[in-house]
Amino acid sequence: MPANLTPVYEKAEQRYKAAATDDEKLDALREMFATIPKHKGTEKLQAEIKRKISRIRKAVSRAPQKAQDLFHIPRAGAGQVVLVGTPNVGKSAIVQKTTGAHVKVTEFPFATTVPVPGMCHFEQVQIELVDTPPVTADHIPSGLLGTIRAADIVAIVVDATAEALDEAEAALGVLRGRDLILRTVPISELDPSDPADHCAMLVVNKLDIGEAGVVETLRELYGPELEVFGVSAQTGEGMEKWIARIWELLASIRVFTKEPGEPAEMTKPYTLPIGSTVEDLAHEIHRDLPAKMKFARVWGEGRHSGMQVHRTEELKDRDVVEIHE
Ligand SMILES: Nc1nc2c(ncn2[C@@H]2O[C@H](COP(=O)(O)OP(=O)(O)O)[C@@H](O)[C@H]2O)c(=O)[nH]1
Ligand SMILES: [Mg+2]
Repeated sequence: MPANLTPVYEKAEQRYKAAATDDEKLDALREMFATIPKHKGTEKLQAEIKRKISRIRKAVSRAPQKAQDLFHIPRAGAGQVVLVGTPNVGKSAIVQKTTGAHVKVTEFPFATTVPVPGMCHFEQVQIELVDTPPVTADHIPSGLLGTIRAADIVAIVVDATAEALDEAEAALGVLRGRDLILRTVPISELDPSDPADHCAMLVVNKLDIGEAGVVETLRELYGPELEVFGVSAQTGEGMEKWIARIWELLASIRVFTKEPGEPAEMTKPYTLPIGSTVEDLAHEIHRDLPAKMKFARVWGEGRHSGMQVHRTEELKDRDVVEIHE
């Protein structure tokens, strides 16, 4: 343990150890991250705190709620992207096109009243896209803010055929007015001690009938702080590129598992934050597994085939892991 941890940090750490609920734990971990001296000697500890925060956030958002809260969308897959925007920009159409989810696409505004999730398949992983009721310049449906805060990525959708600039300003304004920080950075680079800090982007829909140049204009105004993507829910244009960037921003790795003596299961990878270790994988498989695990073997690029590794070994994208109890 590095010697120069401050009393504020140690107090936060004591709070973490004494915490009874996930919320208390999260709160304490965030304070630990905020107060830990940032230098080389604490890098490992910083990374560990980050991973703990991400693990608890995941667990919290996967858990079913006691009271039925229609605005709580349990997290599924490699990451959750919440689409936000003014009425009629095509939020529902995008979710329907990319995920096949049953959402209402209509010419009438305000057809969507509660968030609806769908799963989008991309390179062996599933990414969750969430359709939501519309926001306006001065109104955000009560409950929706909670959905947005819990998201990994916020995609602000505007319409290339309409007043895209005004729509972007309206959506950004109402969210920033609620103190959300919105910027396009990999989620691993967000400030883990600040729950308001969010990865976000602008999505310009209806490119098939929209005005050429809207994407460029928005890029000049908002880029590179907020990346801008042009898509069409009608033709599918631009979707692949947008989803590929979402996967990058989720800053995750795919890890396959195998049983000793059996071939690897190469279709359904676990997805873990970049920097995750064998122990983190074990935790993801089953919460009791880290305690039972003796060692692991790993196959992957740049590794000796089936090399034996310690639980602290950092995993890489597409590694295959065999855990021995
Ligand atoms: N031409 C075209 N029309 C679209 C596109 N996306 C949505 N629409 C139409 O725009 C209207 C509003 O779409 P909807 O998904 O309900 O918008 P929402 O209110 O943001 O969910 C519907 O009539 C859709 O058919 C698109 O990419 N191209
Ligand atoms: Mg809708």
